[in-house]
Amino acid sequence: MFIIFVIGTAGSGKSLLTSAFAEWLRLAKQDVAIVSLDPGAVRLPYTPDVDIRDYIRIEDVMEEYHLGPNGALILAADLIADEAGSISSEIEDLNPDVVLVDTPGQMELFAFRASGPYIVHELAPREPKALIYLFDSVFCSNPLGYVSNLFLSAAVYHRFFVPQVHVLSKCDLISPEDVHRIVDWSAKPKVLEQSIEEKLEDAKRLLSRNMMRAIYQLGLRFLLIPVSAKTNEGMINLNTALERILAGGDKYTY
Ligand SMILES: Nc1nc2c(ncn2[C@@H]2O[C@H](COP(=O)(O)OP(=O)(O)O)[C@@H](O)[C@H]2O)c(=O)[nH]1
Ligand SMILES: [Mg+2]
Repeated sequence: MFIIFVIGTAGSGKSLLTSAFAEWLRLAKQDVAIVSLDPGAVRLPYTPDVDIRDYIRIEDVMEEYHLGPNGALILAADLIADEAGSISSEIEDLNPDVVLVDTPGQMELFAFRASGPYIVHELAPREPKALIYLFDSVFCSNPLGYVSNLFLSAAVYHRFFVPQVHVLSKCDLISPEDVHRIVDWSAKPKVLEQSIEEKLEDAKRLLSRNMMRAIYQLGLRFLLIPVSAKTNEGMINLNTALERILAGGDKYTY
């Protein structure tokens, strides 16, 4: 069994990618289970096999702890940790080839509180794991947005220390030229530096350049795979990257 967590900023396309990639894997005859860890989800584009909302309901948290919706979401993110055992046994009972885990809408509630890394390590603790980090296309079209996302993805890696695959999500929403340019930035630091020089000025230029250099000096690489959950573009490449990490390049099942 392989466990894949989908993570990214609010609205970056985690839930829709979870849904589309699960469908894609099912067509490729893989047995997939979807776990939703978003207690605040009102509507999901898939039917979860395991749903945190069966354990934690935002309305109940608001009432029990006298909290508004934001406070309840933060507390709910912490309460998820208590359910790691129950969710693990639900997953074990299903015993799929691949588990796709859709994480809470607001990334910081998962990545930057104690419960997220705890959950990632405690869910099916002996199974190989990977994380898909989404770079939202719409926010990466200029070097400033791209570099800040680069930093966020490094911060996520720093929190989880789980092999990470990087996706340029919703790539159908920007032009093929823009997709190509952003992928080029991710593959060639020199090209990114050049765009920073051309497009940014003053403090923004200086800070962006030093931030990206710091990342590359650390040896972190964030090669982006353009993917659309609407058109399924890039699913093959995403799957290949995950198979390489999780199964040494083999299929998930034999
Ligand atoms: N065009 C397009 N829209 C997308 C794609 N993925 C997500 N969306 C839309 O972006 C919005 C946020 O997506 P969602 O999956 O809920 O993001 P999440 O908050 O990260 O789970 C929704 O309106 C989706 O329909 C995509 O690949 N292409
Ligand atoms: Mg979502």
